[in-house]
Amino acid sequence: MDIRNNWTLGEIKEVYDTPLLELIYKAGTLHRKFNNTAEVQVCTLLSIKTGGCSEDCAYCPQAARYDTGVGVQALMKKDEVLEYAQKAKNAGSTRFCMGAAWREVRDNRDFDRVLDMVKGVNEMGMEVCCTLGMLTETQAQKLADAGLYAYNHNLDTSKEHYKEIISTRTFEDRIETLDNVRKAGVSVCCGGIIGLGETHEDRIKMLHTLATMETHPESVPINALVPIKGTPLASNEKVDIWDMVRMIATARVLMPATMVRLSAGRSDMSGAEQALCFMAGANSIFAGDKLLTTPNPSFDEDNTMFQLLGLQPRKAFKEEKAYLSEMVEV
Ligand code: SAM
Ligand code: DTB
Ligand code: SF4
Repeated sequence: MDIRNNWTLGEIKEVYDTPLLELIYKAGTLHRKFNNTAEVQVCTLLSIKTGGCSEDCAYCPQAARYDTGVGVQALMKKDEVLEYAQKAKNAGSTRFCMGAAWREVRDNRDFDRVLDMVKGVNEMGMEVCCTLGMLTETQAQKLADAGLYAYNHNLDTSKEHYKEIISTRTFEDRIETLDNVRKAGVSVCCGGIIGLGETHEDRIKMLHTLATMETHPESVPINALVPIKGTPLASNEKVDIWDMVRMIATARVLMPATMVRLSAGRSDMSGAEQALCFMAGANSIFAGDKLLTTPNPSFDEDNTMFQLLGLQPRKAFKEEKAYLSEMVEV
């Protein structure tokens, strides 16, 4: 089967509604065909600028308008960031993702400092990713020139449900930034959250937007809502593990060659539940005992799980590329 970007909503619904074990089998088979199933990409997240965000994303602990107990922290220093990246690299991580609680990037000194951090992490041999909010085409190009490998910018939910969750920007704004990232030649990381009060239809629609992009995002994070006290979604029901598995498996079937990342929510999952997600096609995780502000399993816990399941951290894509071009030269 080829990689398709002409999926219809009806076809996606059919995949999503497949009896669960059958769906896991289907997704697992495609995963085996397109990827090395023994490898899981390990990405480490660091919040380089925390809290005080002007946006009203109903799930977010970092929105200034909700009383969540997350304090405001100014942009971190480059040396501290590089030290953290080195630790992550030593622990087997090949991608380092820096997050900032910004609505958008502004052309100021803080952006210049981020560009410098991108350069530094890139020179350490890791794939660098950032998630900094909305970007113009020029800003995306500047990040690319500094060595940025990927940019994370999530759709979060369907176009229809978006306005129930965020009022301070639109779904179209997200798409525009994603286009700017693509134009700059940076790898696209774009996914969503389940557990926001969306319907199955909304999930299908969000997957439809992702799977019909001209080029599929190279990585698709699937987050389970981490309910945060003080946010409007604080008392949302816990995401059912079977919903998470179904979402991951559907993403895998629609975008067989993409990295599907089992993202927020792992702290509340058992090893067996995570194993099901890997069987359903997940092949990437966020590592480190903190996501941006909420807990995540430690490097040690993940290491134990990897050993038990016979998984190994995958090499950086950029290392692989260098290796392949060496082979061609010989
Ligand atoms: N401010 C930038 C933005 O909004 O694009 C970057 C950081 S933002 C925190 C990155 C992503 O984290 C969001 O798009 C959302 O998908 C995810 N996220 C934030 N809070 C979450 C929560 N409580 N549970 C699950 N995912 C969450
Ligand atoms: C993504 O899809 N999930 C990560 C990353 N991209 C930036 C963030 C999850 C944040 C969970 C809430 C927190 O720790 O603040
Ligand atoms: Fe700000 Fe990003 Fe949180 Fe929205 S998700 S409040 S933009 S940090």
